[in-house]
Amino acid sequence: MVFRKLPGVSASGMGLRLSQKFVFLLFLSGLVTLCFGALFFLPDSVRLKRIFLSKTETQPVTVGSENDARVHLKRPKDQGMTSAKGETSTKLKSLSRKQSVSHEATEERLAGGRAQEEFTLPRSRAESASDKGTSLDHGANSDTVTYKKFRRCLLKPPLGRDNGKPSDPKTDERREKVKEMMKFAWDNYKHYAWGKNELRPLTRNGHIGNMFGGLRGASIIDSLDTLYIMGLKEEYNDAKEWVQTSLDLNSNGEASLFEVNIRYVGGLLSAYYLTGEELFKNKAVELGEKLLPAFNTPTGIPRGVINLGSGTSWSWGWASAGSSILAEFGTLHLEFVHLTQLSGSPIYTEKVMNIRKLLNKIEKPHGLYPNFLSPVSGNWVQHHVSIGGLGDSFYEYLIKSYLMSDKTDDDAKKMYYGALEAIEANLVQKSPGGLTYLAEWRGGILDHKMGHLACFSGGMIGIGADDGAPDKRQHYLDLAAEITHTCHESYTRTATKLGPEAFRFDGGAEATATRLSDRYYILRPEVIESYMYMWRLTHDPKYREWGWEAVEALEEHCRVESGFSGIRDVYTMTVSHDNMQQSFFLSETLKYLYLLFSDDDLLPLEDWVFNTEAHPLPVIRNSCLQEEATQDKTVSE
Ligand code: DMJ
Repeated sequence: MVFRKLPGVSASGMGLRLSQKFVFLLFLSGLVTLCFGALFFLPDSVRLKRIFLSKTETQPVTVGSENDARVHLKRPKDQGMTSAKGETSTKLKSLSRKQSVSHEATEERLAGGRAQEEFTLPRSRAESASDKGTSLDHGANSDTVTYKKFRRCLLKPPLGRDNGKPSDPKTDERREKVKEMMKFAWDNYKHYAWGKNELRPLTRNGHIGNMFGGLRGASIIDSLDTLYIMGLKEEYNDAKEWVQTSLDLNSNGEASLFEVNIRYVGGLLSAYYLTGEELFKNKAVELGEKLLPAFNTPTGIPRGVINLGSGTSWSWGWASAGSSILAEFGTLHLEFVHLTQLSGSPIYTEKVMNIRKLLNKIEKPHGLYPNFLSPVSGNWVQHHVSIGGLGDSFYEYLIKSYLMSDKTDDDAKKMYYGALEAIEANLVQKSPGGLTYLAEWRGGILDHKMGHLACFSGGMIGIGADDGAPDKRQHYLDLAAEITHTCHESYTRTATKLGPEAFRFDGGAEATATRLSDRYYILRPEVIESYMYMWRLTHDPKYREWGWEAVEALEEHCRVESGFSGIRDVYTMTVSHDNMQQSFFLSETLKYLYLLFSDDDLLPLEDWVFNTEAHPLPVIRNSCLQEEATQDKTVSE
């Protein structure tokens, strides 16, 4: 390279200046990198990250738009229990859920359930014996999983004998109350925000936000299955009609791959599996296809943001060194496997299996999975581990992948129990007051904080208990109960009886928020989600009581004239509302409450797994499906 000599500067002098400049620039960039990196190692840096995340906000910063950015930032949890372990030890109630698929048309499988008749939908094997070639199978080849085949491979009718109606009048009354809440939330959304993503219940208008790449109607897609299982027929039909006439997938904005997958793809898939409406399947597959370019990276680990029109993808501005987020790229498996099932195209499964392969291969500090991974090098970017925000649903999807595969996906099983062991060894803590909680881990240093988001883990550990090593099963169920108890404690220690966004176990705190910024509640589901699973697993009546406490608190503090709203401080009775009815309130919080007060035969856990947005997806029974396919072939020959 030739350097032009500057007047009055000797070649060696110029070289010196240049090298000084170079060293100075090197120093400066080192300093910036250090400061930026340090930001993410600070004990409570999620708020700072939000500053970067909000960079793409096109709307004025309001509480609602902050919440957008927070939605998937599940944070770690901490919990404990006040009672002695013996008191809380939970008995395994009938955890042995695996049953072989009988091809006999059992009474149970024939029982349609009222909603099914009303909506003229699902059909048992016997019902469908004479209807080969109906529109449900239209266009599918024999390798494609069609609706009829899938229905015949369920063990039980999805809606139970009587839509899960409980025989106990008090429980039934509670369930009706939850249904009324759903109708109220829906009616107000419909009235003031139809077609927008969420309702702003105080200003009575709609919110679009910037998470869905220009897609609209998040509350509609998120509500389809809830309306359906609640038997809100008219409302479900309105929602379906909107999907038919107005859901435009040709948008051209920047979307969160994770959010679009869990809400839109998940919501559409569930709607299809529950109703058999081809419309939902087609939309799900069409949208799934638009997500594929996000995987075009050197490692195949997808980037977090994608332009749905151009297919260009990039990492979140706040994510360390262009990394992808564990809870985002690790929360695609369930939906993508179903996309392959329904489309007949292996590409979706290949994409998620590739993610798993890389995660299996890479070295894990103490067996833990850090939250940030480079999609370019395939290496961890930081050693920050959390079962709450940034990590959470990755673990959830491991155990659910195993369950959804009819317990055949041994890799998922191995990874889940391996991760759980590492979590127990490194993150599970007991507070001085006896509460069990999950701390966060930053390069070996514990942050004694648990996020509301992390409270899903009670349910997760509960549903995985039965498939753990025989000597660990009761232990896992106890751990699930302890975590759920701690999360309940975080609710009982507030004025409103709703839980804060994050609570701590240091400086004398026991499951309480110590920072003003952690005191809000945005209608999140995780604590109620764990009540629902623990109820199904143990039938301990306390879970229904805790769920009812939450209903009363929601009614008292979050219900406003035109919908439900989050609140800014759970520790004060003079509540300030955040003016946002999150779509996950309709898809998750109210659905889990409804299931909590229903009989177990409404969406039985033997047949269904819920995605992280509470959209039920059926267990895939490959041997049964193949057998059904062969039978179909024989009949048509
Ligand atoms: C939901 O969108 C999902 O549960 C997601 O996994 C995390 N955050 C919200 C609810 O809090």
